[in-house]
Amino acid sequence: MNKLPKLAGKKAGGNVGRSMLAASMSVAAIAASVTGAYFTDSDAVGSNTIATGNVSLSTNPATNVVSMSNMAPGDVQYGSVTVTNDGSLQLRYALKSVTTEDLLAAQLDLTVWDEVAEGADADSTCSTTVPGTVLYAAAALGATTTGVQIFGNPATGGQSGDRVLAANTSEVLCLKVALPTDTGNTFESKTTTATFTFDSEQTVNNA
Ligand SMILES: [Ca+2]
Ligand SMILES: [Ca+2]
Repeated sequence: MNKLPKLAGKKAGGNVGRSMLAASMSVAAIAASVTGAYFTDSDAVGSNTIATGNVSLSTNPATNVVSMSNMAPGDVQYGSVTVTNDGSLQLRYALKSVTTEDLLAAQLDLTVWDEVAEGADADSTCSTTVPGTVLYAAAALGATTTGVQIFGNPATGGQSGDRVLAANTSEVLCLKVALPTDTGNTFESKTTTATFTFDSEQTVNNA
């Protein structure tokens, strides 16, 4: 900017025109740079955090829900298991039973029900009286290899029998295992061990 007075004071002659032209160009450049200096502002909007949820199911007890030794025809054993959604997302789950052998497993009668189905006796403790509505009605304890689907379907999406549990909630399942009175000698001294598998999945965006 302080070049302007020097340009105006140049000697007369051919340089004057160039000087005047240069001076006017400088003024024009200054004018351009001044008009380009608009007031501006920039604002940062932070804290745009995306966090994923999780699917997590646990059972209590985590093992040995129901067992009996030296069982005889007519004997009945009861068990209960609390199923908890430990995750942050609602889930649905299915239950499968795989046994170590097929003969006794098929002869035994397993019944599974939701403790809440006990109605007036819904107190989180399993009754020895099977309610009218059950999840699995007096059938095989399980089977080897692919097992027996006790209820629900582990395939993606909601299927008949899948049980829905909201985050941080739990439910009590009741089990009854009976050896029918018509069980013959073929089944003496047999042992079968069942593994119950709870398959769970998110329900959101997964109809
Ligand atoms: Ca009860
Ligand atoms: Ca499913």
